[in-house]
Amino acid sequence: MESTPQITLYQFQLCPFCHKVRAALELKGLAYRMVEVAPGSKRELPPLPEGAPRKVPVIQVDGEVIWDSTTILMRLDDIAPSAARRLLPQGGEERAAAVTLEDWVDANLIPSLPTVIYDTWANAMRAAQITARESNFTLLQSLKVRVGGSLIMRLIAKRILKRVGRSDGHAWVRECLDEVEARLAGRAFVGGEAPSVADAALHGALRCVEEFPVFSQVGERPSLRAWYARVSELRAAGRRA
Ligand SMILES: N[C@@H](CCC(=O)N[C@@H](CS)C(=O)NCC(=O)O)C(=O)O
Repeated sequence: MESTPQITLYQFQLCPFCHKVRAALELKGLAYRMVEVAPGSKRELPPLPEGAPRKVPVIQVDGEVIWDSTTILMRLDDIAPSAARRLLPQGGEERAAAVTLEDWVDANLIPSLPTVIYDTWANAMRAAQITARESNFTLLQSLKVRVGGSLIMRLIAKRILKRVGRSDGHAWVRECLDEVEARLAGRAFVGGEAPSVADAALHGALRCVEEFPVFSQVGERPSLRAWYARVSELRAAGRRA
């Protein structure tokens, strides 16, 4: 019998790429331990091979270290072949569509998110509080995240908007969600008739902003709202498994 893999996820609480991995693990019903990484030193990360970026998410599966959210999502079916469900569709066309959409989330939706998480001081402080709440940081680390993190992320958010020639992050997210709704097109899941890597990526990215005002955009769209609730329910069942 296949043994249950021991999985540790090294993450930042407000990293959408990390949320993608959490969504995928839960959809597969795989238990995992989470380690919150300090954004400055990143000293909690396990030893990484030369050339691997010192970025999160990183997972450790029975001692093997894997990094990059897309690589992790694509590997999970092999890591746990008899888990609750497969996330890579077997059919060629469905598989290609799910992989393309997973990429689209990274290239389009995720870059827009810092611009709505750190758009105002109130949101930046909310972000710092969420990070501090989920971590075991020392008082000094927490202070650094709250003050330094808010300042730096506000600057990064402004820089992203400038780079893409936009001034309104909320409008950017709205355009992304228009596209998601069009792709959903009345189906139960964005990746097809069953949840796939595309649903994991999209749900994870949106889960990351669930506590921010921008999330109301999901609630305003009935088909998207229903899809979000459907995937949330499957994830909750996966956590109970
Ligand atoms: N392509 C990578 C991107 C990961 C990434 O950019 N992670 C950010 C957090 S959201 C990070 O670790 N940044 C820290 C740094 O660049 O020093 C993935 O999909 O995992």
